[in-house]
Amino acid sequence: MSKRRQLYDGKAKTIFEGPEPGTVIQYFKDDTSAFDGVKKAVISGKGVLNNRISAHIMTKLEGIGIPTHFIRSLNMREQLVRQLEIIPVELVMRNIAAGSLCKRYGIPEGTVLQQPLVEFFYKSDELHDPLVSEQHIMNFGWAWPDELEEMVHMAWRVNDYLNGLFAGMGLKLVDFKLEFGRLWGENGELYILLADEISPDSCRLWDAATGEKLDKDRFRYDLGDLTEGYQKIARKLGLIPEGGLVKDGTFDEELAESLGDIENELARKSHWKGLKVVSKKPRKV
Ligand code: AIR
Ligand code: ASP
Repeated sequence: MSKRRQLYDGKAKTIFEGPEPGTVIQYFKDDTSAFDGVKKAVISGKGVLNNRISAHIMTKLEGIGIPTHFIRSLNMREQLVRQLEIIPVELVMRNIAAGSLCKRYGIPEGTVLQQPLVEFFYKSDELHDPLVSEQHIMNFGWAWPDELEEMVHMAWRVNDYLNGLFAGMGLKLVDFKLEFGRLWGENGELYILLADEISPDSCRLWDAATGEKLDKDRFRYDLGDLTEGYQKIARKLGLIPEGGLVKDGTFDEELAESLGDIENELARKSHWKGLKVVSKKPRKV
């Protein structure tokens, strides 16, 4: 393999320079972390599962006109994505109370929220991703009001779509985290695209019938084998064979490699459908 320039090494993904300007390669690692990197492990096959799940979901979202950074999957661990200027804020959308919401406000886990709740967190491990308001985000120059408005609008559409998708598979979408980035047009037009990944690392998904947690909480709270949960989701999405890619902790690399990149055709067809200029004024945050 030719030597590629590494642009960024994150906790669960590495970003390499892409083959063309304006593109980067997102490599999904098996590294798993929780509590801002305090708890760590390498879980064989996790990166492959997240790569497939995220490619599939991003493609579906493109299909309904939500612009994402995803271009196409390259191999079992890598995808080609657009290089964006990442907005340093995580948007969390919640349907059911879990995780930090319960801890912060004493709401019992499992409480169905009166309406989906949007929260923002500042991306900083050192500061433990603090909860921030839209006022903080604008005041500190992390995002402009029209960008925030677009992010929230996109998040509601993602929530509507994913709720339906997962409900149809017998899963409850408890909450999820989104990241966004800016793309600048030739004449200074600004576009906001969905970035990062959408996977069981970034969503909470519970089995609707049994309540079993299938997402990263398995790792965070030692609830059971992580890949078992992720594979249940991938299987329901039709992304892996019934037998799975990981059996008793052993990852079948050959089988994973033999799976085609089923998403690419759709990704090519629908790309750019949803792009919408958020601002025409050239500016820099
Ligand atoms: N999340 C937040 N930061 C990183 C991630 N992955 C996701 C969690 C959960 C949701 O955002 O995986 O799905 C809310 O997390 P929390 O910890 O605020 O309850
Ligand atoms: N913030 C992520 C999580 O807990 C990963 C990490 O903190 O290391 O899901």
